[in-house]
Amino acid sequence: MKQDKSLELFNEAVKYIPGGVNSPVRAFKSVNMSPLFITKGKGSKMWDADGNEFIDYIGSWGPHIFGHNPDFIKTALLEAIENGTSFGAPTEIEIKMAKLITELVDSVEMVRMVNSGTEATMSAIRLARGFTGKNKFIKFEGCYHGHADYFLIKAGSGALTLGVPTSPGVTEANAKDTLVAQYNDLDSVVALTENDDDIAAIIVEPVAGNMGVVPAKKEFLQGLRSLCDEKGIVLIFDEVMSGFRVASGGAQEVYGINADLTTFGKIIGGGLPVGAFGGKKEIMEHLSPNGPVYQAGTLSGNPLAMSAGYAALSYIKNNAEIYNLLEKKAKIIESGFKKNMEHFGRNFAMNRVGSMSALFFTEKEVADFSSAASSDTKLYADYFSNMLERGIYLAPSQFEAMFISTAHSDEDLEKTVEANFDSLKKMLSE
Ligand code: KE4
Repeated sequence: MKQDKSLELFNEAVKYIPGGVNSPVRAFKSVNMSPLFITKGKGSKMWDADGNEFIDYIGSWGPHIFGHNPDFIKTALLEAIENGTSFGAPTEIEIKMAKLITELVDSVEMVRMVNSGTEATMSAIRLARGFTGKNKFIKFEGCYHGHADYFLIKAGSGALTLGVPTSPGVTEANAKDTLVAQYNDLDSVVALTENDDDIAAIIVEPVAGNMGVVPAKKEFLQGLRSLCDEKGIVLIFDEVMSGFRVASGGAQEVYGINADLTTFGKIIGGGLPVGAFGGKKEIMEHLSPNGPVYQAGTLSGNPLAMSAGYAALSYIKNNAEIYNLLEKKAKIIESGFKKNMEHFGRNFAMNRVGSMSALFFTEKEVADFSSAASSDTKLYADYFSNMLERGIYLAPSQFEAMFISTAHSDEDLEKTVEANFDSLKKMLSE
């Protein structure tokens, strides 16, 4: 595959940008390649600087549930930009956006817009601490909630991929209030709470997407819900990835379990930088300017990003059948991949919730961090480059998700299943 132009651009990029990228996972480090520089995306496709065409299963790490640059979002943006980009003042579209999110997600009564998932999760933790007057919070090994200091404690996603489970620069003072439990292991949470009444929150990805895809077991989430009710702990569902991805009401709708606070990102921006956090009015009212918990943002709720996000969520509200469509498409990939593995006598683990899935190069059931981490990451790197050679653009890390969009045609899916067969054939015969 021709990569000259991408290589030339990467050599230039590393001179001015640390690692040549503005987010570590894009550097292709864990798949031992230099990254492709993308020039265009439309529908299910992306094109790189050397003119290579790919069927894209990253979708900008989740936002592009309708594929790249759908016309209805582009139209909304072009209309919005006629009036300017940002005023630093309240606008009507922010009310419409907040109202729409409260309509779509049952547990959310009020919402604050921010500019990234990290801002959403760090603000939710601060709000939970301010609301309860307590200091500590529990997260789960293998879950990733963005790069705020107190989350980078055995984080998943980039930090896990880069093999740096606890990031330098996180002070002891910061880390001491972060307690780490094991995903899908309620006992590990009970053990942390039974002699500690200084716990403000439990934050969890109800469908983990940053150690590969690992769905929470229903009884695990139910257990967290009861524990939080019993102990006055704020239950935060980090739905930055699963929100509007697995259902219009997010994972909360799939599991039928309501969080106290929920964080959002990705899809709610329609491809532009947007995050949000929301939940019970009695908690959200503690936020400034009403309440004492400070939180702010120059471009939070800016009309340009809101127009894209509102177009995306309105489409979801008016076309709920997209989730059945995504389920059908995802099933084609899942059954095709499983049939291919059977042909080669292998039983690699494949987890899926709706249109987010992960193929793990381990034959163990993957239900938590340690089983995910038992995957053969070298074999994944081999798989990644084989699929890339065949025009299939997957996450350059075992510990990420594969996203299918409404724009992925049956032809795209068939081509992907074929590429999976040919890649496995080449890898397993070596
Ligand atoms: P951002 O700050 O990257 O917008 O969101 C942080 C975040 C929070 N919570 C969850 C569940 C997330 O998945 C993320 C970000 N996801 C990664 C992909 N695994 C972003 C990709 C990247 O870091 O470049």
